[in-house]
Amino acid sequence: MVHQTLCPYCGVGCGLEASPPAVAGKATNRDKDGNPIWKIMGDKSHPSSLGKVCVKGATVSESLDKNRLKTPMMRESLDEPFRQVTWDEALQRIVGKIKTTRLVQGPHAICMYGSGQFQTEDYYVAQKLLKGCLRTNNFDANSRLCMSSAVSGYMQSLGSDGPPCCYDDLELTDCAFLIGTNTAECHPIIFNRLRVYHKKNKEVKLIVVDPRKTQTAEAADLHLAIKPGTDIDLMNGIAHLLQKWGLIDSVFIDEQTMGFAEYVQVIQAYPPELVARNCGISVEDLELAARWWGESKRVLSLWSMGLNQFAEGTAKNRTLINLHLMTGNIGKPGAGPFSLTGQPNAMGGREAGGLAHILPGYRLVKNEQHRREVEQLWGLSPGSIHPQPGLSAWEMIQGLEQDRVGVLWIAATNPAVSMPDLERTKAALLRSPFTIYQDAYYPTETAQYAHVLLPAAQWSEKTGTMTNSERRVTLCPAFRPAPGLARADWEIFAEVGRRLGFEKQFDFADSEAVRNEFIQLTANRPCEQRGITYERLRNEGPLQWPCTEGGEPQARMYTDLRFNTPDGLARFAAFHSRGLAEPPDGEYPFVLTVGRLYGHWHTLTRTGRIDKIQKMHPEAVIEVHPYDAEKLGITEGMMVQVRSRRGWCRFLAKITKNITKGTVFAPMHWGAMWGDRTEANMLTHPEACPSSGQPELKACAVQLIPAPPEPSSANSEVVGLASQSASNPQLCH
Ligand SMILES: Nc1nc2c(c(=O)[nH]1)N[C@H]1C(S)=C(S)[C@@H](COP(=O)(O)OP(=O)(O)OC[C@H]3O[C@@H](n4cnc5c(=O)[nH]c(N)nc54)[C@H](O)[C@@H]3O)O[C@H]1N2
Ligand SMILES: Nc1nc2c(c(=O)[nH]1)N[C@H]1C(S)=C(S)[C@@H](COP(=O)(O)OP(=O)(O)OC[C@H]3O[C@@H](n4cnc5c(=O)[nH]c(N)nc54)[C@H](O)[C@@H]3O)O[C@H]1N2
Ligand code: SF4
Ligand SMILES: [Mo]
Repeated sequence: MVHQTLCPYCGVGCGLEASPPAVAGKATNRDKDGNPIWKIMGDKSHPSSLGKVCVKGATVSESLDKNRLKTPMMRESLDEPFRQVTWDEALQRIVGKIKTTRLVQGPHAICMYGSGQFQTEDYYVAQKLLKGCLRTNNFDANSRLCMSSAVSGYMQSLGSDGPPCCYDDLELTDCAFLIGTNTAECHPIIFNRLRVYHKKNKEVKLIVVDPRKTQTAEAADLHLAIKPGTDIDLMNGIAHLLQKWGLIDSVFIDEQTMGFAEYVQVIQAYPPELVARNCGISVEDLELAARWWGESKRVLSLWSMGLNQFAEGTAKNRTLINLHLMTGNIGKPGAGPFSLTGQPNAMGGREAGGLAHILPGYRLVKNEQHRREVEQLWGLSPGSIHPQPGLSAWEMIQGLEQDRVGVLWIAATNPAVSMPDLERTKAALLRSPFTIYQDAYYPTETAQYAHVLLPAAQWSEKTGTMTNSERRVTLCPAFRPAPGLARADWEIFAEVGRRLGFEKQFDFADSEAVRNEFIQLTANRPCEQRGITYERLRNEGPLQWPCTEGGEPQARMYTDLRFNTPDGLARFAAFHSRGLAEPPDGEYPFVLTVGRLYGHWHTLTRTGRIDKIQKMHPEAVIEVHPYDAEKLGITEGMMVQVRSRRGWCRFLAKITKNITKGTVFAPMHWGAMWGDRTEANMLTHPEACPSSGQPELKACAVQLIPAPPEPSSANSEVVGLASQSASNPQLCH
């Protein structure tokens, strides 16, 4: 039997068809360890991907059986080995710890750090447990490191979160403006669709703004290789020219927006010569970009981490939305600001309230009416939900540093690799009095900091829903058994809730019951999805929200040009450029930018275990411009030590003109388990956007030293822990 589901990797959300490994009369396909491999194909009937898949989706089944965490494990302190325990023992310990922590330190000493790799049902039950029953808003997710600047940008400019466009817009636009996104490698199926259309339609313009000449930039008609952190200069410079040339939509501005006059004041300060100099591009290229934007009837912008992961992340998002507002490029086919979601279900997380400042149904913690609505549906007394946002991801690290955290529960994310300033992150994790880590794999870098390990069922082993970048919800059914004693994340949260005395609140028969309850909280909200039930998803396939009960799914938001602000008007934002939080200087003269490679996924828990992908990207390499390399005496393939104010790493050098002078690029993927000092986040800093709390993971100041001698300051503490968990192989079968 063929099972239709969604790819569990990126936010493109491609439909997959999985068929069982054993086919009568044929030899079963097996991985190196002898595990049978499910066959994965693109699902032609999935409207988001039409049968296409990239190498990650195509090979995902090869990672499902390797190094799985199969039983709960526990230890009293981090220097002890783990021992296998029963679920009952593990849950008793967790519930006991939660109860005493609540009594002794109060509810805000309990934190959960979750993930855009949860299904919506996992997210929803976690919100109910933390924000409703435990009365703390200390639930945050790795989306804080990923999409939170887009969330706050949409909220502040358009009145609510939600990418307003759909993938069909890729084939309806006159001008695609890709900024801070390596779509070709990170959202490949979206990129392929755009590229095919662009190739066929010579008049369609493709602009790419990225300090690196990525595969995305190679396909562009115009590549603006700006200096890192100068996006606001560039976009204000484009706005300056559009205003000067009169290429603006005055009717739209007058009738549908507020704040234009202040914005015009700001953009006056961005004349082309100054902007070109600040960005490191030519005036001609700047003018060409502005001309193409201004003269196109339908402009579609796409972006991801090159805008979001900055201390001015929200300002960058809003500055981009400004360009859409001033030219009326929103609410119509082929046009609009379209953030590309990173993870498979970061969108579902936003809908279910999966960040410390939001509640299910695109509600805000700070809004009293919103809190009352949620409390009522959850059967809790008014006032149960705390009126202040909880701790964001980095604030949890600070909470650990200040001994304000009593219980830290981490699920479906690997912060010992993906958080900024890893030396500090790891030191904080070591201080945690009690860490629960719920993951599908073992070992991982974060497992070394846990007191309790809970085995999670992952994609293909649990049924739930996920929403992709174009707001399309797909039902992902379980079609393989979970290994050992692994359980779905939501079931674990619900069981803890029941054991804490909330039997009624967590009395879900199955994940369908969870979704049925969650969608009630989307009633008349921007992310309305009462019409997106399991039943309809089974019968009709993937559906986009907003979709009322029995109603038709809507492909686009804001087609009536009424925004989700109280007065229906969109808001211009007037931001000056502030540049990088840590600019290069004499001592640390290079900007390091950290990002992704086509084949690998994040911290390698899956793709690091797939031979084909390992062969594509065998090791961590740093990209250096030939001019800089020559000055420093760095040659191709040489080991380079990279130092920042916070730590050091080493990478093999790749000399390439694809990167702007003065900037170097390293991948985020190789954590301590996969390389020798190749953790790029040893170098990054936690300075974050004041509005979104998203850290500036895309840029920090570094120095490069060719082939240095081995320094003696290796982090022996952590190395000790690592070797210990690796020496317990029987526990990971
Ligand atoms: N292959 C692969 N695909 C993935 C993932 C993965 O791990 N691997 N992860 C998924 C996730 S969660 C996410 S969030 C997305 C991320 O998708 P992307 O954001 O496309 O990926 P990144 O490589 O992090 O960064 C994008 C680009 O930002 C550029 N950049 C750096 N600084 C600046 C700047 O100041 N201005 C501008 N304009 N650009 C800048 C970098 O050079 C880089 O090419 O990918 C998703 N897809
Ligand atoms: N410098 C720098 N740092 C970055 C970034 C960057 O661009 N630059 N990008 C940031 C971004 S955008 C992101 S999204 C993060 C990603 O960083 P992480 O979230 O740390 O990365 P993953 O490797 O995806 O971790 C997911 C974990 O969940 C587990 N897992 C998978 N499915 C399930 C499940 O169903 N249940 C449970 N319980 N576990 C499961 C996997 O085994 C894995 O250990 O990194 C951030 N860090
Ligand atoms: S583009 Fe993204 S969703 Fe599609 S197959 Fe590749 S990783 Fe999966
Ligand atoms: Mo992400």
